Amino acid sequence: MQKLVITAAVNGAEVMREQTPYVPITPEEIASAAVEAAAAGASIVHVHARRPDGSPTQDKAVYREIIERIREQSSVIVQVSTGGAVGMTADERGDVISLAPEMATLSTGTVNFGEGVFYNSPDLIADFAARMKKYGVRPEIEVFDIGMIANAQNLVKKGLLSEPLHFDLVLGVPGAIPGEIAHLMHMIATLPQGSTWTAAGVGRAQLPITTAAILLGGHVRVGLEDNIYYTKGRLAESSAQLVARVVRIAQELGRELATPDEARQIVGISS
Ligand code: KMH
Ligand code: ZN
Repeated sequence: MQKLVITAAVNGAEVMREQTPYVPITPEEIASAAVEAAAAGASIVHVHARRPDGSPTQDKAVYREIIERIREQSSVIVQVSTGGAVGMTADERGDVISLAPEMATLSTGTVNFGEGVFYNSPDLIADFAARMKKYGVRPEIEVFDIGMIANAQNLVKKGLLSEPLHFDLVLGVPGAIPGEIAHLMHMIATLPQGSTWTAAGVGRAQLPITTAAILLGGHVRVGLEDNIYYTKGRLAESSAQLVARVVRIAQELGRELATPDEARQIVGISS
């Protein structure tokens, strides 16, 4: 089995201070959360930019500051979001790709997302994939429902993505595929041969989905973007705390952890 790549999704676009005081907002806070998660065992950090008032933004300057602050302190892989927040335009969301980060998310389909719609038209997806190719950014294919796997394969046929693909299977978003292990198994069974995959469970699905992923030979994503609780009714105090739990589980299950450089090899980031 490959060494375990842990991604820490430290803030997301939707988690607000009213829900948890622990969500990082400023570039300094986001970078500290990322560095702390890396010290706990994460080899990738997934970050979203925020304005000082906490609202989501895809402002390139904010992403640049977040990346630079993390780079000064850690060799962790920085993965930026092109998903942004529900309701953002494609132009807003995709601008960050031109910063040429090591890695960026690429959602390959439209899906209901809570009370909103996370809109990813065929044109938007093809455009983001082409830009990632142009700037040498490794895409992580974000799959919120099963059809998005086939959509990614179509992009390979069109020459917009190159195999092997790297997927993040996200289960448990309200409106998308539910956070059940049976659904995870079905998703894994439909992945193109040779793909690598990470699994993320939203809310209470985080612990069972990530534990199953460790056992099944996949990689895992945890963090406050996906789940703000450590246990029922008790807030997690940081993404690092959630990473530390995964590390303990992995150790008990005999899965070694990947360093950031080992993670680069595993997920296909060329140096
Ligand atoms: N905020 C969600 C609507 C990504 O980062 O690429 C989309 C999202 C996925 O978080
Ligand atoms: Zn995200």
